[in-house]
Amino acid sequence: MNIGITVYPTYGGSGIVGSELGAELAERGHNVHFISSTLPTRLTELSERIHFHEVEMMTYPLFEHQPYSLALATKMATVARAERLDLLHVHYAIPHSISAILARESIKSKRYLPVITTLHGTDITLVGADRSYLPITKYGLQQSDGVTAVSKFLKKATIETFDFDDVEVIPNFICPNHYKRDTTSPLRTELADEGETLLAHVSNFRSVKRPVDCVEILGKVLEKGAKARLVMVGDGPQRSACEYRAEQLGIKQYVTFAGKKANISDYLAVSDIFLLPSELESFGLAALEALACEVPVIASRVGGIPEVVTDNETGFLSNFGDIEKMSEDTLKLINDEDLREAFGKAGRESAVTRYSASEIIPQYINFYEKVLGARTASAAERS
Ligand code: GMT
Repeated sequence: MNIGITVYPTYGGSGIVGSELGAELAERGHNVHFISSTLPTRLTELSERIHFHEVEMMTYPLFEHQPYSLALATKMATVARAERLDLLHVHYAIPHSISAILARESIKSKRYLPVITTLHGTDITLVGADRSYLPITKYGLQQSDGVTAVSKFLKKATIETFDFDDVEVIPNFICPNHYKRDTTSPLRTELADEGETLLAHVSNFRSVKRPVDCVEILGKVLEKGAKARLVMVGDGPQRSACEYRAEQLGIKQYVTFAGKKANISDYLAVSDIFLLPSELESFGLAALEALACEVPVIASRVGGIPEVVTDNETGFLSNFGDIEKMSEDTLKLINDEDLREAFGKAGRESAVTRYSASEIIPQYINFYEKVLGARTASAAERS
């Protein structure tokens, strides 16, 4: 198949999933055309089967804001015709599904371009549910030829908010070879001393991730005498609040702010406990990546997280904001190496058996075939 993929290319789970999906599809012999404003972060290699088409945006003094959605629609239509795309798969509904529908409309006299939308989270739960975007998001769902969501939770939220239920759940995935525990890496000695437990957090530091809670948790376990450090990977609006809180608590020297990193798996491979105290998380891709590296997860019991992390088996779940319980659970894992190891092994097992690329990519391919088959059948009926 010739598949067009659009993602937000910046730091974020939906961009990672879309980019890695493209790479996996190319490995299985499909031609993948990424259409986005810059090269997606995790797309490290272009090849004979992986192409990149940059959305160019003209600036003009009249435009207070550049009309990205229109430039994207134009590029999608051009690429669809030039590369004879079989379908366009967009990640994150706003505005990608609307741009794709516009592209489909603009070339429909020449060829029909099926549009598949994958919902990732705040495109439904926050941004999409806001009155200013709700009607257009609903239209995008109704007009897509196929819609997938990354968790059962997100499908339920889509039904509740948009009264739209034609959604296939296809969870996020990992490549088991890429995520592996490796405490012998020199990065481990850079981040923690011998005998210290290394806590890790990875996010885009938006307030929904509650990254400051990670600093609070570290503060509490240090107060109880634990030997621990925290590495915070990523960047975003809450980073300075985290730095400030670490300074206020007098624990700045125990926290490493690594900034944005392409090699997230290297950091997870050397960590002992992963912290994800988010207020909302439709899936929690970073938690899955941690589990795949045998790292137990301390997380909030919100959204799709309980589908990924099993309480008391691969990690511990708490109500969001319950820093006391999260700190106690972290301490339990710090003080009991056997428990940590058992949770780690169970986490890897669960990640590999339920979420390997080899399990999930065929689900996407089957879905593409189903959508294309339905389209061919309805065209035959009309003729
Ligand atoms: O919805 C977002 O906040 C953005 C999106 C992203 O691009 O990072 O994150 C969502 O998609 C990820 C990949 O499917 C999920 O792992 C995250 O849980 C989800 N974020 C939220 O629901 C807050």
